[in-house]
Amino acid sequence: MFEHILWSVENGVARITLNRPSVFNSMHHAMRQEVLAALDLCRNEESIRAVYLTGAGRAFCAGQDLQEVVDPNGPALHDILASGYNPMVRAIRNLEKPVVCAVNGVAAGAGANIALACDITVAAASASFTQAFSKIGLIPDSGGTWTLPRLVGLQRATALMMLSDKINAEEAVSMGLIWKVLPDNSFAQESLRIAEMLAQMPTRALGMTKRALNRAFSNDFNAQLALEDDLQTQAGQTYDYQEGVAAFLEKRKPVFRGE
Ligand code: T3D
Repeated sequence: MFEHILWSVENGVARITLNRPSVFNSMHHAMRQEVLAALDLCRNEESIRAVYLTGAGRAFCAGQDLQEVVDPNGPALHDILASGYNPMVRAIRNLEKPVVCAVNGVAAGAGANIALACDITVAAASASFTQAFSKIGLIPDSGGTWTLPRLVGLQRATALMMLSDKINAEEAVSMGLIWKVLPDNSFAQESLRIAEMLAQMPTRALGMTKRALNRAFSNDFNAQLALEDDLQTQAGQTYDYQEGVAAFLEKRKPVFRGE
């Protein structure tokens, strides 16, 4: 089905594994289009209730494939963003299902900012993050100039972007860049477990939580209260809300359907 990514769906979780390990899963046109197609499947397929994004081999993703940008027949810089990274991070943010990013190794350039666009990002103890763009004369893209200051504040974002220092997973957690560090030897299982757990939860409420969070930094307080009111009204009409309350009162474990 795909050539440059691995794709599977199990237990309600769609797994997308970036799979060009010899070039640290850096992305060229075909790979970007495959990731976009996979995210489209995640949006359209109701049985998918969480997404798990990771990389094959030693790296998560080294960002743009720099061989592609020196290819005279390759795409222009603008096209790489307009038809690749921009729709990709937009699709992640707009997908009303939780996206777990499991950063198994280095995440650089667009690779770092794709990881930061996900909802819950965890990293293996040996993983690292670098903005990298300034080292090749580019500005951070893939939403990084929007996401990073919101996660870590303006001063740290500026330093991370201008200096392109490589920071380790512990530093990433302490700055608020990511959710957690997990041990290398159990990373794949423990990170996948987070996605599997989310896939059993009330999907529509999680999706609407994400919709509210997407507006959190642009709405004023009153607009956000109005949005919560509207979304809570919708959440209150779901099957999963009824099930959650009934299960609580009956002292049993709820069985959510994502409806
Ligand atoms: O047109 C545009 O560019 C617009 C879009 C921009 C979006 C971007 O993402 S721009 C930023 C692009 N990424 C980078 O600048 C990162 C480049 N890579 C690195 O700085 C380092 O490779 C890492 C810090 C990621 C890892 O360092 P290290 O020492 O652990 O590994 P390495 O030896 O440098 O890399 C391993 C292999 O992957 C190596 O191949 P080889 O020598 O074993 O055959 C290396 O060439 C390859 N590789 C790593 N990153 C890329 C890459 N090949 C192509 N493109 C890459 N980005």
